[in-house]
Amino acid sequence: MRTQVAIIGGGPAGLLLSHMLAREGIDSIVVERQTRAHVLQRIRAGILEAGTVELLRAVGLGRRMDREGHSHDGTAIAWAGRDRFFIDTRKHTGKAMMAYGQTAITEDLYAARDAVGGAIIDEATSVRLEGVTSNSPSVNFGKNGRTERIDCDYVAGCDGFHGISRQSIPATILRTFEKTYPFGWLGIMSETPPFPDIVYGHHERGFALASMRSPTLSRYYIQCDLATKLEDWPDERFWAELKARFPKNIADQIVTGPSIEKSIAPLRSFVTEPMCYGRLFLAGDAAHIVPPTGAKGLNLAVSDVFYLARGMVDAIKHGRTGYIDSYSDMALRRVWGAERLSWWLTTLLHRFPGDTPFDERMRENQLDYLARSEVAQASLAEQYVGLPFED
Ligand code: RFL
Ligand code: PHB
Repeated sequence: MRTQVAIIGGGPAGLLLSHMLAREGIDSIVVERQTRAHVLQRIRAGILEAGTVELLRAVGLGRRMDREGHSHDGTAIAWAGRDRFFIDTRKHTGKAMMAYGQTAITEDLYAARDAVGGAIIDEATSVRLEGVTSNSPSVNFGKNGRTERIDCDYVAGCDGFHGISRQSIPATILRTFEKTYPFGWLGIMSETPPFPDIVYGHHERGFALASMRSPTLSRYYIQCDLATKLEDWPDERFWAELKARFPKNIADQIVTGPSIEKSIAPLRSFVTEPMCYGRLFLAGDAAHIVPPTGAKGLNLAVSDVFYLARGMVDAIKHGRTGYIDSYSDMALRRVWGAERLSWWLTTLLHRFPGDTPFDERMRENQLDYLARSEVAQASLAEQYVGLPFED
């Protein structure tokens, strides 16, 4: 097979890139390890930055999002015994956020690719890259017991944190920066009306988050130990713990019901530099991971793809390589900003094992400052709603 851009990974980053390239007349093939059903049933992100929303609209993916997504003006923060305060992104930045699930975005992307006959190969095994430092790289993989090969001009590594693309960059070139946290998030989805605001909660029992997918679908998370087992958390225990971590006026308004999904995600900060090697370009979770506090992961995947699509279009159609040559530097500036915000919010809102009373006082003082200071709120609002893409 031959294509202009071989894309490894059919998650949001890979699918969006193939969609944006196709709109510019550039041909790509997406190679995905899992079945489509598996990709579509993963429940992950839910909150979109203003720039992500604008970009999805600009590339023709806004219709269902605008119909079914929940536009909101910011997010609330609550902590033990105090009333919640609101980080008003609309007031401070003029921009709104959108609650619209990654699962729905992925469905929309598959529908858009199918509508124009986009090539997506699923259940590909043993995916391997060759010749990425030459002008004619190739992607090799197994499919239905046969070995297949795609020759291409560029390879996009959009295969998530556990993918092979990043591992194809020699250790002598790749630098990685990592921080792990001694806890995870236990999350549930329930067919119950959500709490009206997205609320991040800090409590001595640990972090809690109330979020939403639609007027009838709620998403909640609580901080948990890394050793936590799902079977130890029947719904009743989850609801009791969630409510115990929010102030009473919020807890009393949370509508409980049976969960339809329950999962645990460990928290990690991780960055790869550079985000390219020869004609291989990494985008999304393949290059970086943020802890979910701050909701930046999917948004970073989208901004990477914005920069990468622009660079590839300019190089392939017009022979101009300025943007593709600066892809890694430009993308990394935004990545590090989101890394810092996610790390800071994680540190501010969670309890760490071994925290001293001094640590807790520092946290309370920061929350107190944030609750009182318009300037501090404006700074958080600017980052939460998403910094602009660079020209
Ligand atoms: P994905 O979604 O992991 O997709 C990568 C795809 O590559 C495939 N793959 C391979 N394909 C071929 N060959 C191989 N060797 C392969 N290895 C892997 C995989 O099967 C998969 O289909 O990465 P992508 O596209 O970069 O998208 C990133 C986002 O998924 C991720 O950043 C977000 O989900 C993070 N995240 C959130 N981000 C937000 O912006 N807002 C949020 O509210 C938010 N909440 C979250 C989150 C992530 C969470 N978890 C479970 C990690 C909440 C949670 C709980
Ligand atoms: C979600 O709705 O899944 C969500 C919301 C906010 C976050 C992370 C996840 O910070």
